[in-house]
Amino acid sequence: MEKLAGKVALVTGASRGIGRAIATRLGRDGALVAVHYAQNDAAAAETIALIEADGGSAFTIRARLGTPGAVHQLFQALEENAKERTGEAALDVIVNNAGVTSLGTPPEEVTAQQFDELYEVNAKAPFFIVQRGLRTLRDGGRVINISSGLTRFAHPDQVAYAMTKAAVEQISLHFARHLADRSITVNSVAPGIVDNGSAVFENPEAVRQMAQLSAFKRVGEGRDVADVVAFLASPDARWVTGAFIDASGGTLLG
Ligand code: NAP
Ligand code: P7Q
Repeated sequence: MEKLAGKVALVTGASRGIGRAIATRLGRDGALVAVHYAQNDAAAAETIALIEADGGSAFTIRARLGTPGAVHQLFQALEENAKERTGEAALDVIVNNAGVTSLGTPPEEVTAQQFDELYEVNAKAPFFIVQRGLRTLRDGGRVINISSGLTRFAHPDQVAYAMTKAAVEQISLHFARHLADRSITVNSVAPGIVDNGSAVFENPEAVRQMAQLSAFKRVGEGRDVADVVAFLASPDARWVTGAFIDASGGTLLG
């Protein structure tokens, strides 16, 4: 059954990796998907092709988060496209997935510029996306923030990144209270290591080591996270708000 038939979903950072897996899953569930990305036109087009191949509908939105006017630009494009395709400039699901990630930097070497870029994209942009999105989100809507298990797993080389994820989790707590009277739920999903197609996942020895961190002894796949997001986006999750969902394959079990 198409649980999201008639719904419109925005997935930020949906050209690649986890965002692409979320966008394709929500498309299969029947949502019209706004595939947002920063610069990789070809990858975004590939996400659209995957959704359409499954019988779904989607459109792209290009906006580099962390630059002036990006959130405004994103919502203008979103509302225009939604109106054209559905007759209404309305939105049902926001997935704050876009993020800056890296293999890590020793804490002694993190620069102010790196820190600012991480914070701008991973924490500040999701806040202003939710703030702006409130005008467009229908009652009964969903906000899903992609955090990281690193808010509960010490990894010094990822301290600045983990700080931005701790911040994004706060959106779920406070906006869950703020939006409950509109039956809008706001939750965080925290993956552990997920194969996002980047170079490190082509190195079998690195993958073998990363896999040991999960209780299931494998690295995550985008769909492992996308299936959790799809549940939170669905009507079945109406009674879950302000939650932190560990989607790390048991990495936090220790
Ligand atoms: P990824 O493969 O690096 O893809 C990042 C996506 O975000 C791309 O679509 C990229 O667009 C977009 N993006 C990056 N910077 C942007 C900006 N300034 N403005 C707009 N879009 C931007 O990422 P991922 O590994 O799938 O991670 C997705 C989310 O999951 C992130 O929030 C990350 O922190 C979180 N997460 C990842 C892992 C992991 O192991 N992979 C684990 C836990 C949590 P372009 O293609 O145009 O560059
Ligand atoms: O180490 C992680 C980790 C990582 C990486 O491996 C590098 C990558 C894929 O470029 C970005 C990244 C994002 C992450 O959120 C994590 C992560 O969540 C993680 C890592 C190592 C041990 C535990 C983790 O979460 C519980």
